[in-house]
Amino acid sequence: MKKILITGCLGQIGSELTHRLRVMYGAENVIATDIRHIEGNPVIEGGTFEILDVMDYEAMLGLCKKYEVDTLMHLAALLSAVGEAKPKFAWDLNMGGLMNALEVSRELNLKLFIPSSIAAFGPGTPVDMTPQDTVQRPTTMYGVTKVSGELLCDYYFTKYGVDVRGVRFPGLISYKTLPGGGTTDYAVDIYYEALKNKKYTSFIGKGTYMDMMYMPDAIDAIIQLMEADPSRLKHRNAFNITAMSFEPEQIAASIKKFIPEFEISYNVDPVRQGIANSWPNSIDASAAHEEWDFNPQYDLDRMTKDMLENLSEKLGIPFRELALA
Ligand code: AKB
Repeated sequence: MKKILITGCLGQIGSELTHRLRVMYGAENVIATDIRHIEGNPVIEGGTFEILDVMDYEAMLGLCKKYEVDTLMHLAALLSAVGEAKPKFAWDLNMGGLMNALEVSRELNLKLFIPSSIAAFGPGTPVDMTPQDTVQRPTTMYGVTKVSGELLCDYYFTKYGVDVRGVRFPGLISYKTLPGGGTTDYAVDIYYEALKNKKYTSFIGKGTYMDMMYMPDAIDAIIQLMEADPSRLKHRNAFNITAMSFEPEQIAASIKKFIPEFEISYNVDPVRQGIANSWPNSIDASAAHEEWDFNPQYDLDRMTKDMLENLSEKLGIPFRELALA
């Protein structure tokens, strides 16, 4: 990777990936794009930024040519809960954007990164230590777009030789940018509420396990996979990756280690609970370990400490004093 264009750079992954890539590859070699402009946003201020609607093929092609990029990272997409509220739009955006990214990459011979998700699995999938290659019959529109996307990526590699790579992300937890409309978002919201109110009402029910990962590990994984020796890659696309699997009581217990008076309660959202119930409890990431040395660094307590420290600074709420109170 020498010159990289990112779509959806103002999203949860994009904002941190853009920053990391600029540090690693030089700000002049990372072109950040998004459909919206946010005045004063550090991603926009920190280097080249262009407005891009990923549904506009000519615009995507034009920008990749203009900046002579060799790598495209296509992050713009709708997440699971929003996808259920707007299924037709989720299909149009997720599949339309992906097709454009694949076609642009084929035409310009670009390396391409495409995120999939644990949402690519469904109720018929083995729920514990879900294998890399297994039944995939998701029941959400987001999941349908993710499985279709995985197949399309494999097709473009086999048919046209497009160097497209990707992972199945679990829920991603970060303090810089909020996720937008996912099922795993409770595991981000809980940290904000722990600092602000010392309590949290979870929309995901007690005992619901889902895979999760802290954002620095997710960013490392993207870069590691894109830089991996292609001769080692047996899968290329849709690698299972995960750093931990927990249910709401366990993240609450981790927060209590730092904020002892923290309390969790429940007001389950049937839509998001239904989505969570259709996803695995835990997935097996051994293919990613074997083929490109995937090795996440953060477990639940280490992530909790880092989240609370950084959010406490961001929100101006000291948590150490709370912990000692
Ligand atoms: C969501 O909850 O929709 C996402 C995902 C697991 O893909 N975080």
